[in-house]
Amino acid sequence: MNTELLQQVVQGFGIQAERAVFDPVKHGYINDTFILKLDGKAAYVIQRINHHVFQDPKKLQENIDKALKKLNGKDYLKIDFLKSINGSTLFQIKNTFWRVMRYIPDSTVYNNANDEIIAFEAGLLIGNFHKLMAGENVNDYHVTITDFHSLKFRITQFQQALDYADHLTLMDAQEEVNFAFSTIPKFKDLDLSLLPHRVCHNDAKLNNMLFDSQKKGLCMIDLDTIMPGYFHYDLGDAVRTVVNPASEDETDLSQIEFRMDLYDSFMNGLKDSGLSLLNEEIKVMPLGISYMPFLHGLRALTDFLNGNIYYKVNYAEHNLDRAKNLFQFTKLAVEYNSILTDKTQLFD
Ligand code: GN1
Ligand code: MG
Repeated sequence: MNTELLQQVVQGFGIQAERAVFDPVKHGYINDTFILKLDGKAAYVIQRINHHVFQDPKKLQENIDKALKKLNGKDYLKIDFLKSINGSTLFQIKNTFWRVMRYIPDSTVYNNANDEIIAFEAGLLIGNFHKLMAGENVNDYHVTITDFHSLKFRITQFQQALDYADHLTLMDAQEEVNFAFSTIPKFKDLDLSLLPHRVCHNDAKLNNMLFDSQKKGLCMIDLDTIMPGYFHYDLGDAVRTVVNPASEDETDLSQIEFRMDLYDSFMNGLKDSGLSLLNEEIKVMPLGISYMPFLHGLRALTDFLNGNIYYKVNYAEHNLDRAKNLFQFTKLAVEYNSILTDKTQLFD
């Protein structure tokens, strides 16, 4: 990324650019993120919004601004976005879209929990987030990516990608393609018709949660996909990342685990938040926990078949490796389905 552009952006937010040093943040498959340091100290987080993925950055930022009015409380830290010189939290320059968040000192993100305290706090954070959003009217929020977590839509994209892919690519992905076809029917009973829409985070994985240096959960970050959804979307993303000690990029599949101790801690945190869920939402929890990793695996596989046009990749088979990884976790979650079902009684 060219520094001159970054400097113009920060000036657009009224920050003196001469002293600024920009550190790219490497994780994230969509946007470009930088920590802006002043005198060696992290001061702001700057993000360029990928407007190929988020086609209407203005609506996205409107959702965030609206949600942030609610997302603060005793147990939930408020995030602060700067207003640009144009008075909006979104700043456009040469068809690029930017926003700047104040850096929260002594805060940290974890890529893997591996720790019961973090797992508990993650559950608490998801619960607190949803408690704070519970009074919101979902119709006041824009749908910024249509059908984002719709399996039906993701299957259609997958089938189109299969038609498009060449023979060699298909051979490479044969096992994962077969897994996808054999697993899709498992979700036919996921009945959405009785579930309430909630304003969801929609990317509620562990590394989108901020913690303080004492491992206390502070708030959710990366709010781009805040929009209507179902509770199990956020639950599924949180669980797949909290209970698994391996990252989504891990290629050694033997490292992938579904740790029940971490799951229990997470669920205890969720319960302690006092979030009230409908019986129907509780009922779909176990299936939701395999649904999300499957959906993400299918998306990664689709992108591999398409020649890596959506996610950022570090090497040609990166998306395929991510699909293998996410499908491996899906297998474990499916295997544990009945155990998880027994455990949902905790919520009754
Ligand atoms: C993308 O870039 P990041 O990590 O915030 C994706 C999520 C996936 C995630 C990893 C808009 O998010 O749905 O969970 O990669 N976001 C979008 O699989 O597609
Ligand atoms: Mg995201």
